[in-house]
Amino acid sequence: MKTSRATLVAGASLTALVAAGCGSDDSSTGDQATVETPPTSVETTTGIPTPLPGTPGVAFQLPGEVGDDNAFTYDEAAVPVGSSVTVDSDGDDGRTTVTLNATGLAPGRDFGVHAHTQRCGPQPADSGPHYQNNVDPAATPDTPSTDPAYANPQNEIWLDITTDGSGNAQASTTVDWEFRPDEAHSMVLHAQRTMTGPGQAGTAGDRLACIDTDY
Ligand SMILES: [Cu+2]
Repeated sequence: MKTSRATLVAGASLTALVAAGCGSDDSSTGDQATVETPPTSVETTTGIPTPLPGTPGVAFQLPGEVGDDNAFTYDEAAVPVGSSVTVDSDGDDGRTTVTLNATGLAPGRDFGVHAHTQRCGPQPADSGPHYQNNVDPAATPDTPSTDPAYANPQNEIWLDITTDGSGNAQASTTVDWEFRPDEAHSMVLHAQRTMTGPGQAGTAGDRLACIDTDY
């Protein structure tokens, strides 16, 4: 059993970081509180990985935890500060069950959710394509697999959710294979439910957040 967990804690502080990085010295005309936030406020991000200024991702991490398991939100309305996503994976005897528990997301909306191959980064694309058990031979880095023969919930990990009125949701999937070591590194939340038709299978709109996982 491997558990990966991440909690969004750093959104407001990143705003301060980005403002500080803009180099604005004119505090007299600023009508946005973030512009006037003194650089010393970045100390509130202690322990949080620091994204590059100006990048859209907001890092989040389990409070107090030191390590490589990070996460980013690219849409703070859908995946807000304080939300939590927990991923549990249990592989045994050629089968794997992956469970997702989310709290504090935007209420009453759909998210497509998949296991991706690369680790999360400040940019939504950093997490790379989906992990596939049987890898689509037609897929390339520029054209990820959208062939339903490969991009389907038996050959990939799909954990689409619809949040309740409080922004909470759970999902679970079981597949007839185990992860190859060191090839699946993240779970990505997308803006729509996952599509299944030819040419669009596996796609689910914009990437809203990413959680580092290891299986
Ligand atoms: Cu995905």
